[in-house]
Amino acid sequence: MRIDIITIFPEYFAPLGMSLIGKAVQRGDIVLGVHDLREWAHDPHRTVDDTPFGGGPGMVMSPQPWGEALDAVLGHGPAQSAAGGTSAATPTGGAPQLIVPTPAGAIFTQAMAAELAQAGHLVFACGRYEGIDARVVEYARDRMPVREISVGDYVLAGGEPAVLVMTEAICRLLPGVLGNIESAPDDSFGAGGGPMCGLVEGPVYTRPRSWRGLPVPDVLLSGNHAAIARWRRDEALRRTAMTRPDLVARLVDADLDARDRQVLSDAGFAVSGEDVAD
Ligand code: JCK
Repeated sequence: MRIDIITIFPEYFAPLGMSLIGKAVQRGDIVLGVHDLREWAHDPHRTVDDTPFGGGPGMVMSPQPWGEALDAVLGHGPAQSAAGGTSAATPTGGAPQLIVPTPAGAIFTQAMAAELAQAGHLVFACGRYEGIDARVVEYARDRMPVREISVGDYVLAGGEPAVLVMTEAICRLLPGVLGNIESAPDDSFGAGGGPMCGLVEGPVYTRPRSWRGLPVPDVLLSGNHAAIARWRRDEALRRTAMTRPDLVARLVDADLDARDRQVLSDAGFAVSGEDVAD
């Protein structure tokens, strides 16, 4: 996959050189380009913002540098990528998609991350100030798929942290990027339909068996794999009931067994279907 990021704060993306994504970049599985928008601002002060038409607070990013930046980055093409172009193993081509983080966007989900992980080329446009002149997205929409995405219902100062969040969620789904490939299907929200599908994860433990007087639950040391799986599902159901009632409401009735219903009922949830014995 090829990923291009356009920003006025290229240093913000130093973390992408580390850890899971950094290693994938070193291997050439990900071709990463971080571009300073000011390269395409031609006045002596390299201005990228201007006052909003119609009035109002703050500043708006001008369309001119954005138009030139997108032209340049889209012109890169796979032939100029550091990996030396497309191959079956490390596709860096394909039609580019533009991702624009904005508090007004559709909420980013695991399903979106999985879709975007299929793309050959993602271009992220990081706004600052009050956002980017709307004509940039209008113009781009006639030329490529464009998604305006929000990472959550809170207000950030710019798109950069949202792009770190999205690139991490997307890149860990790329083949070979995740260290432990087994972890992916068990993900909460995982569209893969694993055993914990639609639930948040329960608690995890490692050695020592007792730490500061706190023991690891006996069942995890029992070697009884069926009992362990059941306990983990109970814990996931309890935690989901406590912290994510919205997820409980979306659980599919047919996916719940009698024990699941009992656990949810004990956690104070009215469960549809047959009555649960006290
Ligand atoms: C991109 C600039 C800052 C601040 C106007 C917004 C009422 C507009 C984001 N989940 C997310 N939260 N925030 C962002 C995000 C913020 C950005 C940019 C993404 C570019 N800003 C900004 C205030 C406003 N108010 C609510 C009016 C932009 C994502 N993804």
